[in-house]
Amino acid sequence: MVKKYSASQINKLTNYMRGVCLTAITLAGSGHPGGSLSIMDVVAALYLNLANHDPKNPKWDKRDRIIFSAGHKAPALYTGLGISGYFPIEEIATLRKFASKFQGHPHQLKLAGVEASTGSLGQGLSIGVGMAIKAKLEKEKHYVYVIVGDGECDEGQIWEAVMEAHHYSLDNLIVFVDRNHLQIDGPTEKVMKLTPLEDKFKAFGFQTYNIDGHNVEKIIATVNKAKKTKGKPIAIICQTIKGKGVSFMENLAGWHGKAPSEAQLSAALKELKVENQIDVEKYKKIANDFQKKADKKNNQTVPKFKKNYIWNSQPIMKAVMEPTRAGFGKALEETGDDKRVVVLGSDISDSVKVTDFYKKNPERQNRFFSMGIAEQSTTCVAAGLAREGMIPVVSTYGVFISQRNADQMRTTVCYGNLNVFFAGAHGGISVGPDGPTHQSLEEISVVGILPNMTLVAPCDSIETKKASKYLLLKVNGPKYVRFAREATPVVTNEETPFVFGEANIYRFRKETPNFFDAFEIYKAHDYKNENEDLTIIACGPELPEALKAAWILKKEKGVETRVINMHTIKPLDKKTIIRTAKETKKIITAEEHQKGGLGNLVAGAIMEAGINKQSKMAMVGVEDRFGETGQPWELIYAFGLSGEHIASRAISLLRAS
Ligand SMILES: Cc1ncc(C[n+]2csc(CCOP(=O)(O)OP(=O)(O)O)c2C)c(N)n1
Repeated sequence: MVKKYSASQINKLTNYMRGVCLTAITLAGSGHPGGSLSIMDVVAALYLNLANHDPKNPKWDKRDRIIFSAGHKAPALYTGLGISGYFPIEEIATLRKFASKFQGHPHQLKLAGVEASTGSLGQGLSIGVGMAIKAKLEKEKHYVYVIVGDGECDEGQIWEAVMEAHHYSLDNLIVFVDRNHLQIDGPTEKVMKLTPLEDKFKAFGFQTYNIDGHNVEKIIATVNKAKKTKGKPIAIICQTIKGKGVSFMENLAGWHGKAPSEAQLSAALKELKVENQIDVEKYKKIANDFQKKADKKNNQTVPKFKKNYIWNSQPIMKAVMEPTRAGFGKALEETGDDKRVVVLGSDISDSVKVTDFYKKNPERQNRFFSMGIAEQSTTCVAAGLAREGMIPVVSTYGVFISQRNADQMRTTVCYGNLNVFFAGAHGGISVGPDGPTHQSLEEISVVGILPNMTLVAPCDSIETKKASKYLLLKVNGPKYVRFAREATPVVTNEETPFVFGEANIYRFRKETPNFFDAFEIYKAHDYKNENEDLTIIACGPELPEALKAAWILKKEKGVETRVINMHTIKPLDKKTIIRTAKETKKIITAEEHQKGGLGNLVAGAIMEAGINKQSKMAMVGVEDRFGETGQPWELIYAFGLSGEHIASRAISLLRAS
């Protein structure tokens, strides 16, 4: 069993815990300090006093369960586990490093003590309901504690779980709401009104408390009192301060998901008076050693060529890098004067660039509606707006906009053939350190399969702008654009044709100072066969990787490659696929997506055309697995999605034929 600490002993540890948590986030270079610091006193009270648990036996069946429904507060969870002895606390220094057990969001299969894998907000309370029901069923005496954010309470599923908890009289379920009054887009009351939050829980049949969430004595006393409640679940609204303990972070939404610099960390450790308790150099060494091992392992899997083809590592073929999401923002800026366009915010507005709709045009703000964190309802609100003749834009991370609301998208939007524009940001593994919960790898399959839907995965920021403008104003019906987070090479310019539904063909001609100039680009139907050795068909930012492969293949092996930019996934340009299969016979598909999203569509087109016997195919994509926490380019290489990997796959395909 874990050692129990008194409130006054805990009070001596909370600053240290805050310091450890911030050190880990600083070394990771990303993470969520604001909400991790606001919940830290509750975490300390839970792990060091209230909960019965055993770090030596994390699966002990009588343990109390602690669920972080707000998975982005993972650094606080890891600190809680570390301080109570699940691992030497300095190990937290590997937070967000490639394949670390300290993933960007908690993963129950990676780290002992994590009760639930979370990161998609609004789901953890339901998991807690399930665990509490099981405990009741078996007359087990343990408690289930769930930590939710206040912004997270925007999610309808929270209130479904709340009703279930009441319906089943789960007096073994204790919910802590981290009431710090801020979420990503700003104050909770501006993003989506939550008050009167305590009354809401009460009205739903909860026993409620409203306390100072930084007062450890009060937290412990309240839980002990709450445990006497019979027949009702318990909600403790903890009034907290986002960024608590570090003056330059306190009450600032900007510190939601941003790592401090090393100088800021040292100022924070001083303010917390723990600079002598935390040996930052020791943490750094642990982090660096871990990273070195990961680099060594990953390097072994990268195909070797005579030259180094990492982007911009040679004095020639320099690529301009820009995130595709920037193009989406520009499209909204340029088309936003159309009074039918309305934009729905999902509490991640700056990151997905929907704020570009009104940033330079403040008069448009009356057509921007903050919907809070409520992807399902937002999708149907958009449907209602579309039914009334508006053109609503719904945008958040691809995972939440393609799968969280999949039924709403299918049955309300697509079935009704409504003119809703979905913009799925953060597509692909290159989302990086936030980890698998935030890396969208399935949209082509789950969205592309929907009747009436159109789907475009543009290759760079400029094409994202063109595609978004076209979808927004020219396509009448459900439409989806998939774009990414990381800066990737710009491989089109304003003159490059973008014809919805018709692929572009790229041919590498010669090495040039700029990567873009090395290629000629054609609309597919203008292109004359050059009897190339093979074709690579790619979409999204995997296109530049395919172009890099064409360069490598020519330079190192004398192989001629046709590269097809299949920007429009639906409707698919089958004509170009069939033609290329006939002309080059060998095809590789490349996608930053579960393998087969694009690949199976291409294979299907070839099979249906009956030319499969003469064709040879290989697919590059994520091999039926979830992503990992890591740096964007590290992941591209580790998951075999780089131009070098595509080139190597091409060489094997050519050898095999
Ligand atoms: C379903 C879902 N939608 C959006 C996000 C992106 N996101 C991460 S944290 C966050 C804000 C959460 O606010 P709150 O619950 O108040 O947490 P805190 O401010 O305490 O960190 C959002 C929108 C997500 N992780 N999951």
